[in-house]
Amino acid sequence: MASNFTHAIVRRPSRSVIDGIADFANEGKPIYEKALEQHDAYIAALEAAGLEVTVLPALEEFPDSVFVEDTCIITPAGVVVDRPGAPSRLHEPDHMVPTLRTFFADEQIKFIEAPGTLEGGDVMMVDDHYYVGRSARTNDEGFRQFAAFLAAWGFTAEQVELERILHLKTGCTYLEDGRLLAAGEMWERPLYRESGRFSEIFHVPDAEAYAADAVRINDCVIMSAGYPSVRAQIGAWGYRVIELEMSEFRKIDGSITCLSLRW
Ligand code: CIR
Repeated sequence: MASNFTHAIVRRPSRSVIDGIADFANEGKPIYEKALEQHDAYIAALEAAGLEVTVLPALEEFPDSVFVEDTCIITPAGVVVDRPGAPSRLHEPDHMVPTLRTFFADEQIKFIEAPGTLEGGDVMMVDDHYYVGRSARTNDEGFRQFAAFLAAWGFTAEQVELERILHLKTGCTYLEDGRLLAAGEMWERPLYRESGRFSEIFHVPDAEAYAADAVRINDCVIMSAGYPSVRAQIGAWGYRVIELEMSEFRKIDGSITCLSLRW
């Protein structure tokens, strides 16, 4: 099952995190020291969920490099290295590849090539099927290349049109066991209901939309603190809930899944 993870990779926030892209949030700039504290707590949460965490050093030249999820997609069969659609993030994956090579064989590592773009925040794995946001960051060619790698590994993929959100997982995340959190446009679309893949789809209310991005790791769900109805639902599903203060990452449109790679 995809939630049975053993490893994670994170990257420390850079001082330049204060200049991270904020196309959606309107909450001011992050405070670096506070971002570091929140990142410490994030690492502790991954460890509490049972993961061995590789902590990479900050990259000052990349303000958004703390959001390692956008650098590659790790599947059970191999890794696809992204080509981010945000120009300032284009070369972040170059700095992830050496670490990936310590965990995965060369033939297991594939690369998205120009003119394709793909960011990991747009990819949601549901068992053997991958939903991929068609966003300002992930284009049709990126999807085509990604889907071809997946097909060779025996997985399927489909595109999901995004209208009002940054990444697919900004609006929905899969918690395994047939359970999906979905907010806003991801709730409104019939696609998930009609797919037959989900036994329970929780409608995350607009006021708590930020909490639609949560991550299941082993018996835990790590989520943002301060979203009572999402918290209550995850608790009712029986998971061990770890809540984290995410204010500084939220200011630059980042949420829970964005801060790690997990496998
Ligand atoms: C960006 O706009 O690229 C960053 N400020 C936020 C990236 C969030 N990443 C994610 O959802 N996977």
